[in-house]
Amino acid sequence: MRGHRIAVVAGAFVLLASLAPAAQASETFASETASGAGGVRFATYNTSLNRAEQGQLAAELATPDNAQASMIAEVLQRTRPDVVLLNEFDYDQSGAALDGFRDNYLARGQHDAAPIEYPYHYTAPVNTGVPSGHDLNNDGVIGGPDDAFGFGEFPGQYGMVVLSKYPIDTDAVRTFQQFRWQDMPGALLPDNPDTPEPADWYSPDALADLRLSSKSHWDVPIKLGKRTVHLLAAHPTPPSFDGPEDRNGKRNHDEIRFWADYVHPARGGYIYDDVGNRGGLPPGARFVIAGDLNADPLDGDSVDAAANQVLRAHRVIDPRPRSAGGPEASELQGGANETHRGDPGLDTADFSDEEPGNLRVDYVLPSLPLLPKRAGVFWPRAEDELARLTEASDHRLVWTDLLVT
Ligand SMILES: [Ca+2]
Ligand SMILES: [Ca+2]
Ligand SMILES: [Ca+2]
Repeated sequence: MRGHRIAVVAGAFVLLASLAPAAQASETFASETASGAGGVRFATYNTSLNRAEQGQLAAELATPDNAQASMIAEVLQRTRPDVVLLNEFDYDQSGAALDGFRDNYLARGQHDAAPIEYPYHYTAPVNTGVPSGHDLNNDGVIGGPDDAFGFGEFPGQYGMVVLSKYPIDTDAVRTFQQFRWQDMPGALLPDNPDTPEPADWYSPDALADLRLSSKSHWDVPIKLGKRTVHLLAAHPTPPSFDGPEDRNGKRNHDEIRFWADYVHPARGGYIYDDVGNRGGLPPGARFVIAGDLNADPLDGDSVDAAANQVLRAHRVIDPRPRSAGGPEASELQGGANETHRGDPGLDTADFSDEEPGNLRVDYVLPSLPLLPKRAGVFWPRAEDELARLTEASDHRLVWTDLLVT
């Protein structure tokens, strides 16, 4: 145990030392003394803080005793993002779960890591668990998690939260929770293979209600001094858990396409938000696409390399965040990983090694003229004492330091 303790200190020291310049830089930027001299760390992290029942997460986070939440908080304290999107954090209208996470976990140093404070946050309702009133999975029965607007046992399961050290222009947030899938031109509406009619998996009545976003799509403007950066947050459905009609694969593709259209000066005209304002992002606006997109550009179950829609979207830069732990895990775990075409250094999720294997599915993609300085995936090698933190979630935190010019 003594040796283990030494390893704790050494691992923490190496990591903190490597992160110190970025932390200083963001302080510099915060004081607005040298715009462009530093960097702002944007991150995304699928925290797997989803629970089986409504209220359960809030109850667990009401005390500082939850081991998983401690690890998630420690990952944030070690990597110290300035702006971070959390996926799979159950939403509740009271905000009790988020309050508990901030007060009982982030505000307390975990394993000697420094506490971290986020004065600003944004969260909102999502489509998971919201009854659609339609038989979306065509099993002859209406109800249950598969017939909700997004897969979920209760409204808010697998929700999202944005935490920020910088002010959020809350009045200018746009949400696209209710945008209907069929209102996307050329939508990949799934087909029932047992009927001759095309694209008829969903009934016309269902399509009249069916929302594109399985959770929600949010445009959250972050105020960085005189600049505004639009954090584009989403969590498209996994392209699996369906049949030959591939309804989830097609939805995943179009949920990702939504952002590619939104940031394109000529393709966002069809988009409307939840208060009825039309159009995409103003041309030239700075943005960062963030989230677990449930799509790897080369491996896994995606439709038509769905991830490439954002990787190659208008003005997007791919900083290709890497880890040392990803290649090691791929090698050690084998299975599907052995036949992957993608570079395991870019992997962000440790999925089942039978199928689909470990994948790159979590993204932080900035736009020109933002300048990525450094990027990484928090996936320590097995020998690193901090490797214990990978037990908290099947996903890894992904970060990018940006010069906001
Ligand atoms: Ca059903
Ligand atoms: Ca058909
Ligand atoms: Ca795995």
